Amino acid sequence: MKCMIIGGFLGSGKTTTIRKLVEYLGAQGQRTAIIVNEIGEIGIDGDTISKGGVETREITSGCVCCTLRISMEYTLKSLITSYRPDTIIIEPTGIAFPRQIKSNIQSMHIPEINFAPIVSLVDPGRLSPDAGDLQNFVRNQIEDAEVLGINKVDLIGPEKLLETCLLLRKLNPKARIVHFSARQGGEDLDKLFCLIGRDSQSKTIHEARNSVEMSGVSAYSTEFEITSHDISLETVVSVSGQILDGIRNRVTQLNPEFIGHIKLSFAHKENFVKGSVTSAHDKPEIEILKKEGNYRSRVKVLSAVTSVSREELIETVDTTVSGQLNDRQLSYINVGKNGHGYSHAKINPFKQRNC
Ligand SMILES: Nc1nc2c(ncn2[C@@H]2O[C@H](COP(=O)(O)OP(=O)(O)O)[C@@H](O)[C@H]2O)c(=O)[nH]1
Ligand SMILES: [Mg+2]
Repeated sequence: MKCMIIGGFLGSGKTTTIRKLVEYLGAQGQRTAIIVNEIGEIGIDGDTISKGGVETREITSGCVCCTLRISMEYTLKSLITSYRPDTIIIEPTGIAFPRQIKSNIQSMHIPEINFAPIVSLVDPGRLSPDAGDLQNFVRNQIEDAEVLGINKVDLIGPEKLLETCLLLRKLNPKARIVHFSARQGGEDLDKLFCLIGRDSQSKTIHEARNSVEMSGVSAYSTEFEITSHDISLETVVSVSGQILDGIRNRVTQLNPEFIGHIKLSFAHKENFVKGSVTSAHDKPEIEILKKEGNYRSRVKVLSAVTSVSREELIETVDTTVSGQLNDRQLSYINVGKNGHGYSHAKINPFKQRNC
């Protein structure tokens, strides 16, 4: 059984790439399972990453490379026993060290597993051209990789691509470097899939770095159940865009240079409206995914950003979501992590966490 670790900074395109990879493996008749790790308390990508025939598990509230090793071991072993996949794809949090995840899994002594080369994705538009400016953990993610994937090339010109290649080569002289647009797919992305079909050649070093402490990223996620009936899909799409816009604007006031990932998933009847913002300059990207079933209306928001305190982030997310829902006269319950209701626009009572 092959284990693929697809790492990379918050918002670099891991989920988008994995969605395409799952289709690619499915076309080859492979049984695929995915483990998605989110640093917030509520997972978002697990809802939308899987299509029929793929088993997805979410691990939340921390990072599997350091604080949640035991959850990872349990999830991996139960997935192997219950589903017997040919391939397990791991999407770590955007602050994780992929090599540390590999080393943790190796120490679990699961005989069936062999590893694909470790992948780290990079979003060139948000990577400083000066190696000295890179945060330690971004540099570590680049150094950890056996394959470096420069994603979102549809957004950059040839000069920026060259500059990014040179920077990556300087930081990691050995890795294979490929470039593609995960969104557009095509031959360039297939090259990545071809490379990760091979076996990993790297030796792992056993070390204990704490990604949560090193990243300086604050994270918060929350969930609201919408109790109003008869909401149109149009309203869901527009309120989703406004929530993301509102959070981005307020986070930008707190830290104009923030990078990170603010994500939203709005389940509504048979649709999942999914939205995402990765920097102060980004416009919210909204897509509508159809899923089988008839879902109760729920909106989940996950935010993970640099250099903003967690208290400020909680306040920002909770008041923006409730403010937008109030403006639309939609009634709701803030159900938070465990599905326990508490009254509108209160600060989430969960304990402060590091990440
Ligand atoms: N233009 C463009 N946007 C992309 C591409 N890949 C991902 N994105 C967008 O970047 C944002 C973050 O992507 P996602 O896959 O959720 O990142 P993750 O946090 O690494 O899992 C989303 O809005 C995606 O639609 C790409 O190749 N081109
Ligand atoms: Mg993701």
